[in-house]
Amino acid sequence: MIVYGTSVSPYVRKVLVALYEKGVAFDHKPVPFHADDAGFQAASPTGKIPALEDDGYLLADSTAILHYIEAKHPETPLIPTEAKARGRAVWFDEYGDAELFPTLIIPFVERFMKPRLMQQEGDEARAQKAIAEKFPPLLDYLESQIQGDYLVGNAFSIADIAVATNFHNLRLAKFEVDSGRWPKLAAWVNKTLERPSFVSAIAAAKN
Ligand SMILES: N[C@@H](CCC(=O)N[C@@H](CS)C(=O)NCC(=O)O)C(=O)O
Repeated sequence: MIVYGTSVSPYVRKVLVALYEKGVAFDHKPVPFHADDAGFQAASPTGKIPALEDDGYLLADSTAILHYIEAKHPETPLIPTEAKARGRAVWFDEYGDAELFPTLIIPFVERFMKPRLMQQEGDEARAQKAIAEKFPPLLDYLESQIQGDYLVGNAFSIADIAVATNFHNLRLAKFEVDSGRWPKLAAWVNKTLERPSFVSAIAAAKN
């Protein structure tokens, strides 16, 4: 199994975390998006990362890949089967991808991606405006949803993966959740990003 995409991407990190959680061996080709790599281009029709090749089977999109991995390697389940838990886990996967990512990525783009990866000046005012105006409702919602160690029931799941992955990019952007204002979220982020699977996926970006 080959996973394409640098794990600086929160979406690629989702896939690596799932594979590490399940103990599934894989090769990693940490290409950037739209990479000039024939294998990657075949696996990713949009040029976005991540993409996967598994014994000739090609698949793009982190959510599609997570569902594939879950079906192929059901041990150490990451997608609950009970109806309400399943619905809630899929909701948080979608929320992480479609609601959190477009906003939480702004400081990362301006403070890390542009200056460090693209040799461009970042727009600090844009980062600060997003943090001040767009972050609070998202973080308030997450704070309201955290009751224990996990977002869904009593087990780590795709919900935790898809939400927490965005917070590592925020750390790269030197943003930490204020534990005075959002205590449950701050504790959950720290605990989740300390899991060995996240630590390994984050370390993969440094290779
Ligand atoms: N829905 C996709 C989104 C993937 C995505 O947008 N990846 C970004 C990197 S974080 C990308 O490749 N962007 C390039 C582009 O939008 O053209 C998934 O879950 O994998």
